[in-house]
Order: sequence, then structure tokens, then C-alpha cells
Amino acid sequence: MAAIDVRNHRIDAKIVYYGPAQSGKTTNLLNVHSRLPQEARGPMRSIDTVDERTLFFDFMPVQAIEVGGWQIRFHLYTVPGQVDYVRTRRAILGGADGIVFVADASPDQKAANEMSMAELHDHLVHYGKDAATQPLVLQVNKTDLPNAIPVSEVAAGLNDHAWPIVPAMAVRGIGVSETLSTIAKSVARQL
Ligand SMILES: Nc1nc2c(ncn2[C@@H]2O[C@H](COP(=O)(O)OP(=O)(O)OP(=O)(O)O)[C@@H](O)[C@H]2O)c(=O)[nH]1
Ligand SMILES: [Mg+2]
Repeated sequence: MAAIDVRNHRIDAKIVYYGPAQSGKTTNLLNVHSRLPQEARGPMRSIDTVDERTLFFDFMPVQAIEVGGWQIRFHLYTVPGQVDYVRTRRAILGGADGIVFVADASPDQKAANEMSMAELHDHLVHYGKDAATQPLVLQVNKTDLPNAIPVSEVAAGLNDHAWPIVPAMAVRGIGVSETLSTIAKSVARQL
């Protein structure tokens, strides 16, 4: 749920990068962060939990975008993809206005993509959200791999709701900005 600050005419919106382990969620955020002018971005932050393994999410307020006299500021988060962290993912998804699902085009990741999407649907049900109207962008990442599954094939197993699809090579910074601008526009439309 976007936070509305009437006095300052500002809306804060939350975007969560979701997906299976190692699909490139953190790579996306780091790349976006590095490209933004310094004055437009807040610091990249991380939170460690009591869990022994290092677990973190990144937080990044991005430069305000103006819509109808209101400024929208986006806050970007990633979730940890490892299967064990289902509760952390649910918590981070709370209050998300937009979701970027980072799928992995590696040939051995088809099942992991699909499991992660099924779990995301469970979380949306938990939060009383309708997947069909949820602003979501499906990024198909790692398309640079020589044996990558074709984008249409990766998307076919995941895209029940005609969400926009963006092919990416996040590690080279390709498709990263397009993904962010697409989800930002979807979120702005729904505010
Ligand atoms: N070939 C290739 N590798 C990538 C690409 N994007 C990310 N990677 C690599 O994939 C690995 C995982 O990337 P991360 O960004 O840490 O993935 P993550 O989704 O944040 O992983 P978790 O936080 O463990 O869920 C790293 O070694 C990245 O360099 C890409 O476009 N192509
Ligand atoms: Mg990560």
C-alpha cells in the first residue's frame, strides 16, 4: 500500500524484486543503483537477521517521479531466493505496490521459477491481492547464457495474467532500466 504524505504532496511506493534463488535480483538492484545520479538515490542498505546465513534485503529510494502534481518516490527491495526463507519473502512482500519477478533462463531452473511463482501466488492470496490486477513485470534474466531457455518458453510457464515480459542480462546491465521503468509505470497507473 503506497504511503501518502499529503503535506509534502508525495507518494511513496514499494517495489519488490522476487524470484528463485540466484536468478539475479540483487544484480538488478545493484545495477539500477549504480546508474542513478548520486543525488537521486539513497544508500544501498542491508539487514542481517539472527539466522546464521547472511540474509539481506536492499533498500533504495529512487528519484521522485512527478504524476499530476504528486511526487512518487520508489523504494526497491529484494527478497532472498533460497527456499528456506519463505517467511522473510512474505514479510518483505507486505505492502508491495509493484513486483518484479526475476525468472532465470538457465535450463536447470525451470522448476525453480515455477515453484517461486506458485509461492508468490500464495503470498498474494495471503495479502488478499488479486494476481490478475497486481502490477507485475516478468523479467527473464540470464538470456546471455548459451543454453538459455527461449524467453517465450520461460514466460509461458509463469505468465498467467499477461504481465509485461522484459528479457534481460542483468549482469551486463541489459533490460534492467526497462524493467524498472515498466513496473514504475504500472504502479503509477494504479495509484
Ligand atoms: N550469466 C548471467 N549471470 C547472471 C546474470 N544476472 C546475474 N547473474 C549471476 O547470477 C548469480 C546470482 O545473482 P544474484 O543477483 O546474487 O541473484 P539473487 O537473485 O539476488 O540471489 P539470492 O539473493 O540468493 O536469491 C551471480 O553470480 C550473478 O553474477 C545474467 O544476466 N547472466
Ligand atoms: Mg539476492
